[in-house]
Amino acid sequence: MKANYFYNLLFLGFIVIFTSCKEDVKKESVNSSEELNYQSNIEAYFKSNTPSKVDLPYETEEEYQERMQWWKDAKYGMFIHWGLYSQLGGEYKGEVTPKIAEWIQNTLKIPAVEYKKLMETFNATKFSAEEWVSIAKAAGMKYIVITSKHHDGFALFDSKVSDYDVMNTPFGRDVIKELKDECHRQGLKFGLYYSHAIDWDHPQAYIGEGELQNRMNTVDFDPNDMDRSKYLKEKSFPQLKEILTNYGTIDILWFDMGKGLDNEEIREFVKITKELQPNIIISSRIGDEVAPTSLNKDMYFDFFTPSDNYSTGDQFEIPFEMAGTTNSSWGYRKDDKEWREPGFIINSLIASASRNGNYLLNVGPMANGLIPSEPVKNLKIAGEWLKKNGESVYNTTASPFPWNYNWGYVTQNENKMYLNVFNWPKSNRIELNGLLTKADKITALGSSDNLSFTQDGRFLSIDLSTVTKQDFATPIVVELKSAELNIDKKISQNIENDIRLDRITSQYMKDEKLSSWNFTVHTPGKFKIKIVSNEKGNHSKPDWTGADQKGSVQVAGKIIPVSLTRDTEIVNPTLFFYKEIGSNVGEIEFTKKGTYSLQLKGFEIGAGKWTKGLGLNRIELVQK
Ligand code: FHN
Repeated sequence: MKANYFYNLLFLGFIVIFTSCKEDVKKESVNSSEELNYQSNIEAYFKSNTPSKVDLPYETEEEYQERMQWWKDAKYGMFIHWGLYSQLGGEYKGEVTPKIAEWIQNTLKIPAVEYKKLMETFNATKFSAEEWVSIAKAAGMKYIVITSKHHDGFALFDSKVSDYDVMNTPFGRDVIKELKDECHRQGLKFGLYYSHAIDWDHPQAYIGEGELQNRMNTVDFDPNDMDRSKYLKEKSFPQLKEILTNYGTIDILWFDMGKGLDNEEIREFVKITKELQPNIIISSRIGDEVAPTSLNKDMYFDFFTPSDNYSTGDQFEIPFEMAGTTNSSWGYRKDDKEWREPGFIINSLIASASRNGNYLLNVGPMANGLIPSEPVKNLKIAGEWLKKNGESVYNTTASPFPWNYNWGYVTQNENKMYLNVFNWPKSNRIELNGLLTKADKITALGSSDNLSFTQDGRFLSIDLSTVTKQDFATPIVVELKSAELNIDKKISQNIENDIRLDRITSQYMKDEKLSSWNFTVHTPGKFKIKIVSNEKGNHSKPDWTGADQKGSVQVAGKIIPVSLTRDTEIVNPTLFFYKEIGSNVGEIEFTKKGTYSLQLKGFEIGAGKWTKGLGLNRIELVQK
């Protein structure tokens, strides 16, 4: 990036998208006034050119895009949570933590003096940076982000700021240095997770009141005696300088759980980070981001991090990254063998890419330095699929369609559209609905055999009967006559005569609790109506939030009362821990062709994992 340019403080989505850092919450906003606000704010912001109050460099949108390009093209990274807690594997003195394993000191209220004894035994005799990086590379991952310091305050690097670090253990090796050098040797980018606000080893690491108390070490320290500015000055800021000075180029800074920091403190983190590493990419969890109003316009980040392990399916203009686990804990848990299968991994990756996002998939190495063999196996299998089909993922951009398809996800790259088929249709035909740009030729990725297809107005129907179905997903390549896409974004009955009304295509009026859609019917008939909604909340006890609401569906002059029932449930491949619940709510007849509207009334909708309201996914009208 040109040195004389100022780096612009990039606030993206603060108007509409926010995250509570317990994990994350994304405020519902689909084609609502807030969304319009969000868009106009993005444009306005980039044009504002007003450097922030803090003397920080300004960056134009072009420079931002240029700096982000490698990250957006990469799509897929490895997250690594490793530290003293890895020795416990989720259990301490016979007690198993009910939560994620790296929080064990906090969850089981282990006194610091006890917990720090783990330093005496941390000796990862089997650690090999080369092996870790090779596993990531074989998986098809393009970058690695590792916990340089997690909430317990223990550093995996040689720190002169605190002796609570890996150099003072029997292992005594600078893991960050070894891993960084190996990443760049094998051609992977390298990022550091740094818990910049939470630190259970520092007596002054104050986060805030109320539920924020549980993020502090209240076993050894009294929040009333804490002084965050002291903690930041004594540890967080100087350690950040260490990791950004001592290891050459660092490509990503993955701040986490920044709730409670004020904007001046956040800007100081930016200042330190950007002055030492001008091209670094910064995560959104540096800040509070609990609610738009609590962020002033100088907030910034380079990519948005929504909820852990939870894809709402929303598309963002700004790049985002879904962070996920390979079982249900970030740090190693010896009792959790529920590993994410290769199909889930590929589905989550492509679902993210299809909506302009990356996928950061975590491994939690054991104390000896080995990554458990099961996730390694699954990552490798998924990597083999990517080796063959990576063209439909890497360097692609998001789907141009505002809706989703039953058969899978769309990605694109200039005049090529990749239809990643996960759910093979019984009819052996799939459709693109709304594409007006003419298709030139259609093949299965890796094959030169042209597939037969018909394109009639907005309906492109592709015959898959000659395609050899792959494991997990089969990408179909639609080469278009032009890269200038012409899409009819009106919702229409599809080729199989069904109608799919996605939440992400609804007009949502929050105050009126009204979600509405307009759509066209080309083949009248009788339809069964099903509402599909997602469970959400904690991994351990997913909740069908908002399902107790009562309301109605109004369509074609008929009012159908709605109270949701669990008639069908399937595990949503991008919601590892959660199910999609189908509720049959009635029937409707469309007697003639034409445009209709459907209103779902009485339901507060909240897509985010921690938001109130029903996690509406879609409404299906299936022809009888
Ligand atoms: O509290 C952390 C947690 O331990 C883990 O590091 C995840 C990774 O996204 N971040 C926070 C919870 O969202």
